[in-house]
Amino acid sequence: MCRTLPEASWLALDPRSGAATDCQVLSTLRVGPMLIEFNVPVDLTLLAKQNPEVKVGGRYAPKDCISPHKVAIIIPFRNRQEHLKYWLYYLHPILQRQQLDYGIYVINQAGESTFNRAKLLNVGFQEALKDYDYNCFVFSDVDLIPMDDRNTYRCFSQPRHISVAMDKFGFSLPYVQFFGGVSALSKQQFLTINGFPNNYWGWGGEDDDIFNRLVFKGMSISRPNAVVGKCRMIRHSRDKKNEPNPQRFDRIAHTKETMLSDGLNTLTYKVLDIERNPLYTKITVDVGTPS
Ligand code: UDH
Ligand code: NGS
Repeated sequence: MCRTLPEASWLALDPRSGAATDCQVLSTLRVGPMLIEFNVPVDLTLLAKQNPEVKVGGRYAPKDCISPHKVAIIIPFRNRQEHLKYWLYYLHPILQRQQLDYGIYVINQAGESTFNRAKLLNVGFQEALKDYDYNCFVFSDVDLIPMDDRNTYRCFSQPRHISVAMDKFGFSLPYVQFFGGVSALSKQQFLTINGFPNNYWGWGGEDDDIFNRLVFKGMSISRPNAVVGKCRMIRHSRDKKNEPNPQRFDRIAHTKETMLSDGLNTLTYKVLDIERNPLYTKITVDVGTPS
């Protein structure tokens, strides 16, 4: 599926100074519902040519207006290149239509030890801030694609849950506290909860821990409605070294105490490589092993 982008309907220049003004709150470039399919292979070289305004490392900012949304999109990753190609294919045009000032960060866990999604997201937060003064962080699984570009990948006055109507859950929330998939926190919201937990190794529970952190700090969850919030997940089998974590139920029962001593303030890792690709920055990191 390929859509022609409408031309920007106006140039937001101040008539007196000629300087660019703020982008409109709701971009007029958005198209609404979109067809999302995973049957045609994606060629990244061609995709880069189709997105000429995306700069190296996956950076973009609107030309004609100034976006207040300086968004780092953080993707936890290991061995999912085919999913990443679809993600880039669909998301770059959407994020440009949303007129965000954004950068794409793929945080690749090195080695073969158990996967740690939340720790990779913490690394993404810290590393992205070394590049630019981002004020918003969208945390997205690599296999989730929005079906409506009115679901803006930006931050709100409360933490935002973005993937609220996933196809695999019949386009609704699986449970009211669900905060998994795609979410957005402002820099301040993220700092207030001491970031995410570092010690959820393997599948499950880390998103519930993040939800608990937000609630314990007096925040509530902002969500789009279930029409705008529709999204598709690329079907796949369970990854190796990401089996369900048997400790997850015990851990989420203790978030209130552990969030003080497990998070950004205890984050340690080693960056092994930073690749600035045409459509994304890939940071390969050693996050260690479960203790
Ligand atoms: N991820 C990787 N590589 C891995 C594991 C996870 O890139 O080896 C990333 C990726 O961004 C993924 C996210 O972490 O979207 C979350 O992974 P997950 O395995 O927790 O969640 P997902 O919904 O799969 O992708 C859940 C298990 C599916 C079992 C399906 C059985 N039919
Ligand atoms: C819950 C998990 C969450 C997970 C959600 C959806 O049960 O981490 O299922 O999972 N919580 C616990 O296990 C405590 S999904 O079907 O998307 O793989 O995000």
